[in-house]
Amino acid sequence: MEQGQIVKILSDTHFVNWNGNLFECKCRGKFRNAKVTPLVGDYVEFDKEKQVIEKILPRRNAFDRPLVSNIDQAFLITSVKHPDFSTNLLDKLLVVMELHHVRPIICLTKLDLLTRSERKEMKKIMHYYRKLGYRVLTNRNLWQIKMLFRHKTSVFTGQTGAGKSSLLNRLNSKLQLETGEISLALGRGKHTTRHVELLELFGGKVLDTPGFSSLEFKNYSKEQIRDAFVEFRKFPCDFKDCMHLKERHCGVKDALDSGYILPSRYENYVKILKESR
Ligand SMILES: Nc1nc2c(ncn2[C@@H]2O[C@H](COP(=O)(O)OP(=O)(O)O)[C@@H](O)[C@H]2O)c(=O)[nH]1
Ligand SMILES: [Mg+2]
Ligand SMILES: [Zn+2]
Repeated sequence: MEQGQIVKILSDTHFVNWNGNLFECKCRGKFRNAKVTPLVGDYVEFDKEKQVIEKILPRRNAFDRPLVSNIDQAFLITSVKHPDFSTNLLDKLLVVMELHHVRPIICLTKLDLLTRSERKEMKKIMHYYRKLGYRVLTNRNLWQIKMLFRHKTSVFTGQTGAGKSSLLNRLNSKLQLETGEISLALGRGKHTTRHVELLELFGGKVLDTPGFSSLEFKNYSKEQIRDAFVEFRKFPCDFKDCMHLKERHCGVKDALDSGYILPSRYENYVKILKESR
């Protein structure tokens, strides 16, 4: 038995990468009965000769849109203008990644479109996210981005027009992905189904589709949302299970009032709570 990773699924054919070689495998019936659906990204035990997947190894995480698993890190491609910077979108993406144990890497684009004072403001905001422990880069940091790919399974995510394809093209000119808002908007509707594929890039793997844009929180509890705001843990509250809303002697609210918590973070927390279970 060998261990490999599923990099593509076309109907019932699973392409398993094993030491750089692809094996077209079927699944054993017992999977279908157990209602376990193999996903792109799954590490599996498979029989090289029979080309049959025998077992799906435990997952680090799994997503349903797109259907993928075992994502290590996500590059949150964040445009600061056209489309305009949104703390709400950024915080939602960070929450989704925290909930799935995916390491987020904030990557700013279009900084060249900001005025000097706007850039200063952006710097301040990003200083806050850095202090939380998040890596913050720009789409000029090609070398750092390449190094981060190594030995990891990554995904690029962010709004249409944020500059995902442009950045991937600059990282690797062989990719030649289509760029520009107009062609994308016309070419690929929201409901067009495409297969998902894990591609090798800079000693790691990257998903060829922008994912995690459907940001729904209704399957998560209020406590899970609260705990995904990593800075809240630092401030002790009187009430053990404090949700930091109307409770008395709340360390988080105090920290907010004293300027230790970015007001937009707290506002987005309250908004996301309302969308949770
Ligand atoms: N000014 C500026 N434009 C950019 C930058 N990055 C991407 N663009 C432009 O933004 C548009 C959308 O980029 P694209 O890569 O297609 O975005 P995607 O939808 O996220 O894949 C294109 O016209 C790019 O040329 C940047 O850093 N600065
Ligand atoms: Mg694109
Ligand atoms: Zn509290």
